[in-house]
Amino acid sequence: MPSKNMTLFYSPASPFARKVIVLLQETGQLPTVELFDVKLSPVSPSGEVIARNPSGKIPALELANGETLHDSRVILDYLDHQHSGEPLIPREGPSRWQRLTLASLADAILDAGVLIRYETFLRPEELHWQTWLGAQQEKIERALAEFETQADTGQLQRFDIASIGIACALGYLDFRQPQLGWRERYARLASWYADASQRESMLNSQPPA
Ligand code: 99T
Repeated sequence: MPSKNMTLFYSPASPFARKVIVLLQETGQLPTVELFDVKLSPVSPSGEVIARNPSGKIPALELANGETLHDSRVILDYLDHQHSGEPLIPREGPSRWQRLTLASLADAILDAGVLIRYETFLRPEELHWQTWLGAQQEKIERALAEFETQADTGQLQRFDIASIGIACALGYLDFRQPQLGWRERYARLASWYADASQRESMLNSQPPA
């Protein structure tokens, strides 16, 4: 049994942290990481996290030497260099930039989704800005349309950095926006996700019910 020499500050509700946990499982590294569950929001930050990441955000990964890495993209890149299997982030060539760009678009869904969550959950209802909420939702819709094309052209077959990001983004939409009904509009993406969401790494990292 490998010793746990890293600590991941995370929350089961965080899709950014989920990407990290999925990659850890896909690459066999989960046993090396202690999971430290933190409750936080932008208006109720965690001292444990702030001490390691001044932005106060999770995920943050504390290494054996006491240094901490953040954000999720940096952590994923680091962890992908710590295993001996086929890299999940292509090391070079056009595929590196293509897959990282797709992963970035998946993060755009998460960014917009988290902003919507904070606006609707944390902000007093009379202050909700509907135009802004609508604009965030449109970002999500445009990204989903692009992922439908990617699914349709077979670009999501390998469960790599892009596919992990997209799967976690879809899982987050189901978690925070169960009424969205994205499957009705993006059938190929829905079919891809039906399989992807059954991977052990995805099943073992589901957001709270
Ligand atoms: O903004 C804050 O102060 C606290 N929020 C977070 O830490 C969120 C948790 S997801 N994490 C991020 O925004 C990380 C983004 C960063 N670019 C990365 O790691 O990639 C909470 C989702 C929810 O509860 O619905």
